[in-house]
Amino acid sequence: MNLYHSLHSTCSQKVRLCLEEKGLPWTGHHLNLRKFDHLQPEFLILNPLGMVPVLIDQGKILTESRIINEYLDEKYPSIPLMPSDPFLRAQVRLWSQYVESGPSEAVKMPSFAKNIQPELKKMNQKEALEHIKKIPNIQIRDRWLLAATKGISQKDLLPSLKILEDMVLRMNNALSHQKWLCGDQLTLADIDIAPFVQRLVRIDLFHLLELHPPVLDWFNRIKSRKAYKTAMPEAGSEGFIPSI
Ligand SMILES: N[C@@H](CCC(=O)N[C@@H](CS)C(=O)NCC(=O)O)C(=O)O
Repeated sequence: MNLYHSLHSTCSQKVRLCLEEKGLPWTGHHLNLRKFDHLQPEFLILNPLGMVPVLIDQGKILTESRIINEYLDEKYPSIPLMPSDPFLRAQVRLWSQYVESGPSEAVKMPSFAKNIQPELKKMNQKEALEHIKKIPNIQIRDRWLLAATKGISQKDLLPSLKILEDMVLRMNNALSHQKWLCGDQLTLADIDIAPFVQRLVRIDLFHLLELHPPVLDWFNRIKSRKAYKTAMPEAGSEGFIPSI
């Protein structure tokens, strides 16, 4: 399997975690989003939306991290990450859908403010804008544009902060009476949300975890897994590229 990904992209981390938990061999093709590798014509052939991750399995191209993870679990069932009970399976899907519709976008504005904006400032602005205007998705293009020109303000960050606080509260409710988000076993629900919890640390919102001990305990447990250590290199490690 070939994974087109970025080291610190949360959506890429979701898929790397899934591959590692399932013990599946994969070859990585790293894209540096800050150098706009994802806008190169050869990558746009794989995903015309210009977004990582993209998985190629036996010549078949898959996009969308949540869909990729479900695909991997169905295609390679020997280490299952979905419960067998249909109700619990539905719960996992609800979590994964929630992650995609809320936290997945919410982490982007604070991540851009912290990591991308300072890098863009160092670049030649004309050159940066040339790249940015090629971004296919309007919402993403506008975020890059804001970071490259006016700059991201505290007010721009508020909606994200609300969504991320809500994420921790939802997790706290679930984890107050069970070990993992959907019962006693680690599932795709835990995997799909883990990169967004990790990102709280990087965007200076770690206190949200400290305020909610069941979530902090969950985070410490998932972080100590072998798969996590391989899939989620810590900031400062060799090859570290600030997140997007
Ligand atoms: N819904 C997609 C979102 C993918 C996504 O947002 N990828 C980001 C990195 S985390 C990206 O490639 N961004 C490109 C950009 O900002 O220009 C998924 O879950 O795979």
